[in-house]
Amino acid sequence: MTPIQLYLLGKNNGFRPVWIMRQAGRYLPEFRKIRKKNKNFIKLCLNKNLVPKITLQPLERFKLDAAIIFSDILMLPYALGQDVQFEKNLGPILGDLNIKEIKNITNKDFSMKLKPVYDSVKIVSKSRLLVNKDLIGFAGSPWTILLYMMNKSSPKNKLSSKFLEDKILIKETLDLLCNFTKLHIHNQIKNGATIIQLFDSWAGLVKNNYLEEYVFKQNKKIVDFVKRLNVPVICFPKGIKNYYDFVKYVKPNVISIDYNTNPKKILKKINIPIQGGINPKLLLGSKKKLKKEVEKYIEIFKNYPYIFNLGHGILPETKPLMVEYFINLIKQK
Ligand code: 1CP
Repeated sequence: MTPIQLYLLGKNNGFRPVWIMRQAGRYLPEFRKIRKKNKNFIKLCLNKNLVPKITLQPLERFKLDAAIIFSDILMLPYALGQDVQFEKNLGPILGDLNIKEIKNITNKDFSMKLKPVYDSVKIVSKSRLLVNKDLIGFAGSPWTILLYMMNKSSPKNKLSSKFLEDKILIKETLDLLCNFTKLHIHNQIKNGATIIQLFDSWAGLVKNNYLEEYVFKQNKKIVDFVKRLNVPVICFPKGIKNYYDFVKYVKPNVISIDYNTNPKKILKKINIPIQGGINPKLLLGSKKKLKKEVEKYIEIFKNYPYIFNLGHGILPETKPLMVEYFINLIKQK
């Protein structure tokens, strides 16, 4: 077992695990260099030479306890035949969606299309940099993936609410996506992923009366599936108001909180390990402020299983030296 897995079982007291959401990416000059030469993002995610290299770049620099495979939650719509392009400043732009065609896609077709991703997972899992460390596999939760597939663009840019009216179509598509998500996760585990994180980045957009159906139920089905494979699963239902209800219903091994969540308050209500919460903007400001915040988290969670991480992805303008400072604050005793 890895130190994080032991820690989650309550056996590695005093250990302060840390990894960073989006740790492999645009704030690293060595990533930008590769990205500049590889304009097609999906193709880059399917490149078995470059993906392991990019995944391990942050581990070459920092004392992180886990790597997260360099990929994207939108590899799922890509594997289901929807066109996915990443435009500068706009984010992802998706093509037309044909649900009928998706219904004809077999598990074998799906797995073949993403085989390079799974090959990369295998290569990374054997790296010397990951000895006694975790490799985090991940997927988007069905609701978040459905939103991108039907909205065809980030909800940040525009949100067309028309598709939200067809409740039967939504339910049917969520179930379809849930099955492919399980397959995608299973393939990553079979190839060496030792922890799974589920990103429900747009859970916060779901109205209360649909939360159970669109968010809780779908996350639970996947969590149950991953638990049966004996792999810890972290849920990140970003933006939901009530983490307590989510945890009670879904029962993940770890709950990742966003930067609008008060860590002290959540601790009083929740009885499973917690991850994240620290505002990514703090890594853009002064060292003094960052130090104060890290010390606050150390104090709050001194007797509680907690994985240091941010409350959302690291910002592209973050200086690698601040990341090093952040990790050293956590690791020094
Ligand atoms: O260079 C570039 O322009 C590409 C930027 C980029 C990167 C580095 C995208 C496009 N995706 C990724 C990698 C990625 N995405 C990883 C692996 C790297 C790591 O974490 O170290 C992971 C885990 C993701 C997950 C992801 N992709 C999420 C969930 C987390 C979150 O931020 O909420 C989401 C919503 C996406 C969609 C996506 N992919 C890329 C962008 C810019 C976006 C966000 C679009 C939006 O704002 O709606």
